[in-house]
Amino acid sequence: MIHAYIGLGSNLDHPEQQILQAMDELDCLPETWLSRVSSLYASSPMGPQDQPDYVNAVAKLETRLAPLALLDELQRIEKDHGRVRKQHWGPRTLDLDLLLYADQIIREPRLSVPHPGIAQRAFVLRPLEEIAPGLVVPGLGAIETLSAVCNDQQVRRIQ
Ligand code: PH2
Ligand code: MG
Ligand code: MG
Repeated sequence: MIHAYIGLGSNLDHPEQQILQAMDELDCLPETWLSRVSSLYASSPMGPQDQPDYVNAVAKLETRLAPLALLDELQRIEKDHGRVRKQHWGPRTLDLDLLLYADQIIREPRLSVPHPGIAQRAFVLRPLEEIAPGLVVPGLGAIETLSAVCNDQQVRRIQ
């Protein structure tokens, strides 16, 4: 089994419910088990400011799906949640990002792992640190160090 970490985000249409439902759906994927989930966290939007605050969380999966097969499933779940791709970094009902896949570094046209920008985003690092203390992000270093660097970003644990 491979450990994979998924970043969940939503800022439209009952964000907390979107995230909790998506966690159930991750647990239902073929050859995949949901093994840990973080608390939910609220933060103001990174990028365009004329959109609602976000709810974010991180889930840990055990999976036998290959990276691109897992990505296909994540994008299908996003679609099922009514995700429409309009504005870059714009508001969304559900965003599922493949953050980490075992200790692999993947750079392909459709998929970059570790997720680019992971090191700049407290709304990803904080929940990741909660469920994976001591984790080393391939090529970037210890989660605690990365998280400390983003200390100026306000992220509020809500549940
Ligand atoms: N996702 C974005 C753009 N900005 N801001 C916050 N706080 N949380 C997000 O998940 C987020 C964002 C695009 O994926
Ligand atoms: Mg994202
Ligand atoms: Mg995304």
